[in-house]
Amino acid sequence: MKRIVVLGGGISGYGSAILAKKEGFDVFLSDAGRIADRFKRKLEEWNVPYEEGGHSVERILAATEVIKSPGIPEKAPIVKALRERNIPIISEMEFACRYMGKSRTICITGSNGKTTTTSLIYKIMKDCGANVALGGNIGESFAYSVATGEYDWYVLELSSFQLDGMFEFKADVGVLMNITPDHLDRYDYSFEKYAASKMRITQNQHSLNYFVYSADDDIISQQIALHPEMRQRQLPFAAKTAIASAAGDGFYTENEFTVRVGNRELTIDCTRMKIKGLHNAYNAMAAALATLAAGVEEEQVAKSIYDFCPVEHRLEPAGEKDGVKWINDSKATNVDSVWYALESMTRPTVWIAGGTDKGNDYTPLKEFARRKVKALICMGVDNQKLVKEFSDIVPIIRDCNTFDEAMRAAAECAESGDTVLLSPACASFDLFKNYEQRGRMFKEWVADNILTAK
Ligand code: UMA
Ligand code: ADP
Repeated sequence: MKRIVVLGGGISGYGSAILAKKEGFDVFLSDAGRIADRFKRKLEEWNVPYEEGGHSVERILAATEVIKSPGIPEKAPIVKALRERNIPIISEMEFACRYMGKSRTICITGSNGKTTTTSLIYKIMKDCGANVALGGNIGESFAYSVATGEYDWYVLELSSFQLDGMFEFKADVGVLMNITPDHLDRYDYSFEKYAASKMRITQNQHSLNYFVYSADDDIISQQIALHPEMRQRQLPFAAKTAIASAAGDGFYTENEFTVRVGNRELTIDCTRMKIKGLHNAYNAMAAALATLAAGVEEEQVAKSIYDFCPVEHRLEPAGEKDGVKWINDSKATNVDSVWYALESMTRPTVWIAGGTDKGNDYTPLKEFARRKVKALICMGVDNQKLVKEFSDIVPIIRDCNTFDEAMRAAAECAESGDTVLLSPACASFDLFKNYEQRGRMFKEWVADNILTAK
């Protein structure tokens, strides 16, 4: 019998292990750290043997195939040992797609905008009554949904780490939002390798499948040029570089966009959308193209787009008092996402940034910072780089080492008519557990100290 080893006992791992068990394999799950109690209970319920606190190398090397959780890097010793022995390593997505029968997939990747676009696509599909599940780099695991339910559609957010372990998988509708530098530490600091990983969203697609992509993104255009063999129906969307495609396309101009798939067309007035900024127009265009391609009626697509609210921690309004707006964009953990946040600011901005710097180049932000940012509040253990980069650009810079100090500084700098924007451009691991905790603390602080303050 095929011996499956699952590496990692988080969301991805436990779902994969349960699916492997359901499909009748000899399965073993191994986690180098601690497994959460709720996952342990599930594993026990399904009689999946597991270990935590270390990897039993010999048992793992006896595997026929290994399903690796996306957070485990190639440089982990256990992965190196598996590679040396040529034991196949796949991702949860690759494994689960073998057992999803005739279900179809809409898969979304990109450096930024994945969660927003995925959530919007899921909402459109759900609102129109489709039998649809959400998974991948968001919510419940895809493998667990395949093991425990039957769906006609899966809407899957895919990270580059997940795409790296996908080989036979084929997206019925693939969506590529953009490619900008992120996670380079996992790609030998090679942007080319990271970009190639993102392009795997198109692999195995044939002439009946769809590829929705940003025609404004030069890196995507370069990557497409490297793949002349691509035969799927292409649905480009753009605000700058209009590319007409026989299958359909989308174009944004002056606060509205029109998308077309085949002979079905739809125009959206972006001022009526609850999600703001050019980036969200891109996200909505991509979602509209993907769902029209999936067969959803035009009016239904429009209605769901107008109804859709910002996802938590993505330019999420956190309240307004005395003319000052507070916005939580804690998920902005790289320079490109902050670029779009600053782009969408229409008022003088007190910008809270900083955290664990991932080798950021802040140059692209300087123009907006000069025009829109009245104060930069640096919030991190080490703020030197931010202070140095913006000291000639932003009139007020406050160097704060704790969350509370930073919030108080922001409140001091903000006056009626201003916006306080938390959009860090950095990971959160210096002062917080993760970006969610950072965002929640921001909202709580605003609620306690601003909104309800006398
Ligand atoms: N572990 C080992 N051996 C190692 C290293 C880690 O066993 O050498 C163990 C850890 O102890 C831990 C487990 O592996 O218990 C965690 O695995 P994981 O980091 O892959 O986390 P999961 O909980 O399984 O969640 C993963 C994704 N996480 C990452 O890619 C880091 C989730 O994306 C995804 O939703 C989930 O699978 C389901 O597919 C989160 C994420 O942060 C949202 N993604 C990154 C991002 O969006 O930037 C890519
Ligand atoms: P991801 O899942 O790819 O991280 P999110 O939708 O969670 O994407 O958004 C992450 C950050 O990027 C947020 O700060 C958000 O405001 C910003 N963002 C959202 N869509 C885009 C886009 N299309 N281009 C650039 N930045 C974006």
